[in-house]
Amino acid sequence: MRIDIITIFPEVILPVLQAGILKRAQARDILTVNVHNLRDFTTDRHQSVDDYPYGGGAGMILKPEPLFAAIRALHPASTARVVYLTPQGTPFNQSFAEAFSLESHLILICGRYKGIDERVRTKLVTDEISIGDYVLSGGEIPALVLVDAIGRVLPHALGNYESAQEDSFSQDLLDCPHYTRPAEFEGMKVPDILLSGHHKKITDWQHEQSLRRTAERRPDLLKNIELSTEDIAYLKNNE
Ligand code: JDQ
Repeated sequence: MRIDIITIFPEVILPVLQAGILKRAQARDILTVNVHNLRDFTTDRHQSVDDYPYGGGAGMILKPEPLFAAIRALHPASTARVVYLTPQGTPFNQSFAEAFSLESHLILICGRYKGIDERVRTKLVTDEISIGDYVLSGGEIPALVLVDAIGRVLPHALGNYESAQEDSFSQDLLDCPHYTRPAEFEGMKVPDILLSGHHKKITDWQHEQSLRRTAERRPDLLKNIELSTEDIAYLKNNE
């Protein structure tokens, strides 16, 4: 998969790509991420990327010419998904990450200031995505959120096929509590069941913990899944 990122702050993006799963996915050629400086697509003497808004008001707007030049240079045949990160976009979630991971080419546009000229959006942008209901200072952090979430679901990117599978099964429930050694720390004991070696009892306990946490913290998520008779009985007992 190829991801091109267009930004006026490449230095914000680059270090995040050089660690962990994203570094490994690139080393294995599962993922190629190219970061492009929007200023390299300007043609004027001052390399201007922004200008004042028509109609007035505070804040600058990213000019259309460099964005059109960059996007057209990166996919002459117009075959890529062109994603603009914006608070006005569709809320990003795990299903989006999985759907985007099936694409062969994404172009991510990072805005700054008050955003981009509307003509870029209407003519070239194919998808508008928000990473949440808060206002950031630009699209770089949202772009990195997408690259990270997409990168880790690419086949063989984790190096551990099982853990990707496990994550995808538990997608609609919150995770259960986890413990590692020591079995007792400052008087706090790991639940006996996890030390029992009884695999079926352990997975049942983990599932119940996930159900309980989801019911307590994110009851909205329970509407998306089919609960078994056992699940319903467990939740009733915990009310
Ligand atoms: C840009 C801004 C005031 C935009 C400029 C470009 N989920 C999410 N939160 N924030 C963004 C995305 C985001 C993305 C791109 C951006 C914010 N800004 C700042 C400030 C009005 C509009």
